[in-house]
Amino acid sequence: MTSSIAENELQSHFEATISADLRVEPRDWMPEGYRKTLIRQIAQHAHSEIIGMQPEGAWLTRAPSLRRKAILTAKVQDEAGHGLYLYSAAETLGADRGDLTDKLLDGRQKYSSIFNYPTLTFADVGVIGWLVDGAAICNQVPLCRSSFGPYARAMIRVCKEESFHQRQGYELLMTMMRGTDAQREMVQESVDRWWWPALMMFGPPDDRSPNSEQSMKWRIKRHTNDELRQRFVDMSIPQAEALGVTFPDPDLRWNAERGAYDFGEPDWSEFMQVIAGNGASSVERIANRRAAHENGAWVREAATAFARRASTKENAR
Ligand code: BYC
Repeated sequence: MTSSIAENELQSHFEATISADLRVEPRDWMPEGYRKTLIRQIAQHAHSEIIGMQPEGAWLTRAPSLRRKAILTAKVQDEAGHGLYLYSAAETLGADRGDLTDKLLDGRQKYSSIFNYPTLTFADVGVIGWLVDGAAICNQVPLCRSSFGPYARAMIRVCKEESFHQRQGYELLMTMMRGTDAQREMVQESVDRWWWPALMMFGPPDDRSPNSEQSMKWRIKRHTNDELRQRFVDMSIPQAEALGVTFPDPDLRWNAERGAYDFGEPDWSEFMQVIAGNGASSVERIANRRAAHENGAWVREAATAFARRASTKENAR
């Protein structure tokens, strides 16, 4: 009886915190569903950053100049940093990093659909910066106001860095568009391959998004998947015009009544296939991640042995 009264009080305090737009912090009481949803989303986000190092990382040894190589190296390192902040945010909820990695490797947790497509040309590096980081910013800026403190704070730094990534991608593409016909064709061909997968990054349409409603109530998410997708389309079209490329969508047109662009339907059956682990590069991505994890075992062992020794010494004092 007493414990259920206490639980009700905690629940009311949690709800009041959410409705007052205040932050929930790791030591605060929270419903189990809220904790689980956050671990699921943050872990998926962390895995995406780490797996997301691979498609662009594949071009590090083939960048066309030292300058492009230095920029790309910095960007890929930033993604590793984002993954680390996010795993740390998940740990504040009681998750264990090793366990999250196991869940990624055996398919119990997902990572973003976008990283299951191959990077076939150097133009893909520019298009990923422009469209993929662009979509990520659109999705993540509202997450800076997410109700869970550590996630919201991690997002502030992540968004600043993603914004630099987007500009470097756009600048790379601008340079290529000022180059030869072959370079311009390479950019257009890359845009044609990445446009639809970029739209799918925002997740399934609202009427097929099982988590959105509750996540919006908890203010983990601030906008629905379709709202953010629309925002991204509206933002990208003038950028494409300035660049001199087109998007592969015959239904794309300005709708004056809505004050927004109409656009076609992404191929949701392809999306479902990709998130089920059947994307063009899915097997390669997980195999590389598994190999990196196994090759790093000695580092983890050495670090934990050192921590154990340090704490034994501390206790002996
Ligand atoms: N890919 O009910 P829904 C980056 C899953 S990294 C895969 O709408 P939710 C970058 C979803 O998880 C960008 N799976 O879910 C890095 C759920 O399955 P589970 C990563 C997806 O959570 C390197 C099911 O579909 N960004 O920027 O309400 C280089 C139903 O979906 C996807 C983030 O992670 C997808 N695209 O909304 C460059 C942002 N979409 O978990 C750039 C944070 C949906 O129930 N995450 N699913 O098995 C979010 O904002 C939300 O989790 C989502 C999905 C909008 C993605």
